[in-house]
Amino acid sequence: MITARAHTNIALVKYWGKKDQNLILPQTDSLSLTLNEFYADTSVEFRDDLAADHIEIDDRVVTGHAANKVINFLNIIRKMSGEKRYANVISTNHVPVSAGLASSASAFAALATAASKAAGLDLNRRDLSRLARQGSGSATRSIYGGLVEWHRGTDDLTSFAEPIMEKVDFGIEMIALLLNTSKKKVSSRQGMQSSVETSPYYPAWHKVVAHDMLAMKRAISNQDIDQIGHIAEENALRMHALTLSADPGYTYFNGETIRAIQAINDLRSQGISCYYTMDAGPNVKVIYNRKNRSKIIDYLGKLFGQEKLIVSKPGPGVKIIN
Ligand code: 2P0
Repeated sequence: MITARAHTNIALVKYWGKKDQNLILPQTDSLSLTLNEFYADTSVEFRDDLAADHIEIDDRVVTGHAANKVINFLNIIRKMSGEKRYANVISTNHVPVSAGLASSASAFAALATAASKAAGLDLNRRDLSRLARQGSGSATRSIYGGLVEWHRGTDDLTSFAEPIMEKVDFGIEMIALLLNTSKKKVSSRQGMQSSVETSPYYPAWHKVVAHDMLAMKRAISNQDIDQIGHIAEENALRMHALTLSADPGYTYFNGETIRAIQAINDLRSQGISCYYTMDAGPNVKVIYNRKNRSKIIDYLGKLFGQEKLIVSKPGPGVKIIN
């Protein structure tokens, strides 16, 4: 039995749209920060005594659509390795509170690493990144720690992630503000496809990302947290404009999301610099310099409750832990 640990990541330049839905080739590059406080541990063993793949996540047996995603992914690994047996897969999500903030990024990065090793493959990190990509796009980046770039590439061989800065110690941190942890109505897979096919703004998104990737890499090399936060915030708003402008339009925001955006704007107008980003759900992540942490926690804690705030530092790449 092989166990791997992978951390989730939050995109600072977002991935929102596929060019190839089967291979999961994205329309654009993207860039993320891997987080230390959110991770998945996944154990895999191929066994003679199984008549089907058995999948357990957080002590529950998984069936239906979620199971099929894992089984299809195991089929890719069986094809690559020649392994014929079914697998026992046991995965546990670790988040600081039981918030249901499970992520497909950490899930498929951990599964790719554990299952490929259990099937006798010895993949390097680039190949692990390509493999994880076929489970879920954002998992491509969770193979690496710190600040990570996913090159969109043109085919299976050229679409993989690479680290920009694996050990990030210039003071950047994130607070996850957990506003709602129930299951989303529009999956990111459906949502991004609808944006690609129906948003009149989609062609502009290509330009936005090309610009933001360059600007973000410059800001990272200058270790300029204000620039990083500012670019990430604009990029997030423009990604969310692709949801509002789709047909039918949709949004991942709720009223609390807007309230959080306003609170972060208020903090900024008080001279406390911090920035927000949102993904395919209502929760808000705050980007800031750790020297401002206590002021941000005090302010947001009063408005939303201290228990809703989780501080996270930059985290490491995937590891085999057992
Ligand atoms: C990202 N998100 O770059 C973007 C920003 C959410 C918003 O990647 O269909 O679960 O499995 O490739 O990776 C969420 O979508 O989608 C995501 P699939 P995924 O992090």
